Amino acid sequence: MENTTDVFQRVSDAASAEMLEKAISECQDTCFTRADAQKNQCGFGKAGVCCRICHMGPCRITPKAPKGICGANADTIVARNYLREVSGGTAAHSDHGRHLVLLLKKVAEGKANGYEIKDEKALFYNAKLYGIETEDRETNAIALDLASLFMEEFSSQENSLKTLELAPQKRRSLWEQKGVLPKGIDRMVVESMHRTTMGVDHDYKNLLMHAFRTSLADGWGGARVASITSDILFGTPAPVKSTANLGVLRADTVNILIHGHEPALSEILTVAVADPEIMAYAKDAGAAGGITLAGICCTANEILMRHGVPVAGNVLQQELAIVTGAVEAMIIDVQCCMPGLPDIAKNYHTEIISTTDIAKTIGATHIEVGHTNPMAAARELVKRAIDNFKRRDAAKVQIPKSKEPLVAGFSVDAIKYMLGGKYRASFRPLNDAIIQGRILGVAGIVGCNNAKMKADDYVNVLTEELVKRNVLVLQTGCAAIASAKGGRLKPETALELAGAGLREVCETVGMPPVLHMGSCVDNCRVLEAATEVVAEGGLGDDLASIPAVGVAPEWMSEKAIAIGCYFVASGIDVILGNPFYTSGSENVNAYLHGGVKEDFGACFHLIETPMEAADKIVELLNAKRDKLGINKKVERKLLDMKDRRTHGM
Ligand code: NFS
Ligand code: SF4
Repeated sequence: MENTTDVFQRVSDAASAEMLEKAISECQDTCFTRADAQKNQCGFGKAGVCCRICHMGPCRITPKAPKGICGANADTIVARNYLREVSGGTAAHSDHGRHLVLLLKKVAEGKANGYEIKDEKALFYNAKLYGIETEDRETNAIALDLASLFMEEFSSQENSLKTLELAPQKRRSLWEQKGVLPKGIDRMVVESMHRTTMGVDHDYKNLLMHAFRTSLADGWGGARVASITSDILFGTPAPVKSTANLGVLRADTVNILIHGHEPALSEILTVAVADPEIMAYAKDAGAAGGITLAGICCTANEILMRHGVPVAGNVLQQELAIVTGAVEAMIIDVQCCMPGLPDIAKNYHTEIISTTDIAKTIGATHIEVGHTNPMAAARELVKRAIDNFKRRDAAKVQIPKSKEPLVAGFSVDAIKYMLGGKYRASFRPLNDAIIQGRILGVAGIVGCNNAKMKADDYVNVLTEELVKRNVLVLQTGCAAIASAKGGRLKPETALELAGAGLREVCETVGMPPVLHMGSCVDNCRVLEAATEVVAEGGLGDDLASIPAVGVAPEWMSEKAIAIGCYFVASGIDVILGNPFYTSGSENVNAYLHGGVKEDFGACFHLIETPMEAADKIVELLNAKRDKLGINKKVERKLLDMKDRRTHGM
């Protein structure tokens, strides 16, 4: 990539394009130039047929050498590699969940300096959900019981996860019948490593079943526990306005970016930057506007959902943010923080600060936050960034203008409230709209960006097309940020794009047609919403019966594979915008993209262009509608007051 005409083949938004051009002109390496350098990627890796599980290998399967030295064939090798990916993703989400549970325990014991239970209602609600006594009990005692129960979800050796009980009865029975009810999360991940070590599990189907079992320990285990615990500690999200893209950075403020996933640190930073004393310190340092705190990746989503903190960008913008020359500190925790960050940062004045001992990066300053007094540590971090402001080189500063307004914060609670109103919070109006055909169905568009694809493009084209075709879109992760930057999380814009039926429903209940539901662990909120729809009635008795699909258009992370698997195991079809590394085994590939439907009622579909994906999604939704017998054409009619009452709107 040498010239500016190329940048719009790599990114979609003007801010990213401008910064990529700047990076090129300043000879800075980014993931985009490195993707070019990695262009001819290994065919064995892509087909999933490279095995380096033991040191007789690495073995790779070719027509001339159809078996590894131990005799493992392509099916075994591909399935083992796949299971390891699912386990990596599950481990990431779940360890994030574990850290929050340990924090909840500390809070309940009165030992967590600076943290508290922000949402007692969420605590009581969830405690009841898990059968914990709440009557006449101290908040902390209830919190401690819930934290202990959650810790059991990780360590349970013999009992299956309690969180699975939050799924519809029919689905749970199916999981039981198929033998995929996961035991403790940690046990599932350890077992994956055991099964895939040399000479253990060689039956591809058995390996894949454990991949689904492990993924359930993510979506109906670790990730769900993470979201619930975050809501209790930091508040359940409700609709909130904010802005997104690199234009949220300001020339007259100290700019601090928080990047990663676990919300514990970012929450406390939002408090630290608002402190008048710290504000004054920033102004004294010459930053007339004070401090701008903004987020990258899922940390961005967490603090956006709860505080309206602006979003600087999604995963492929992390380096581009530094290229603005206007970032004093990028504070990172875990996951999706590129190891290349310090390399690019050293050419500007940005300090990369890692904050947890499980995630260190060469070239970053390491300041451990968890063990000490977190509020004191957060203040130290902010002050450090302020001190760095004087090193900003005006000649290198170029902040793109573009930023888009957005509304986010759609937890299941918030959606219920929007649909039914304060006194009758309910999913009924959504079910009715689906039954009447005003809304064709629901699509969850989730996941990452991938430097091998034009960033945000698939997500944005697909979102627009689906909304046009009356599909309600739920989003999380970097896909939600893509929509935000594209202006599609601005309710007015989204409404203008929406088809007549969807628009009518959204206008009636005052809800946008594209709903930002949070970070990637919050994909469990999508399942929670789907479960509410099932419970509300009229659309079948299982997650597989409702007209809903999941889409991971530009995914790249192992976490996305785990998410895809628990959606499929939950009975929800998943469209992938780019392929798994499974093509080297016909059996594995055929099972994941077809055969698994017989087991769970859903499968993966590889569709590499957004318009074809839109067609496929409509086809899948219509198939579900046909099965439910609700696919009659309805006259479009505006609802009058009487109708609204009958529909409970
Ligand atoms: Ni999800 Fe969030 Fe983004 Fe992908 Fe990474 S930030 S956990 S993995 S890249 S969506
Ligand atoms: Fe080769 Fe088998 Fe060892 Fe894998 S486990 S590296 S296929 S010998």
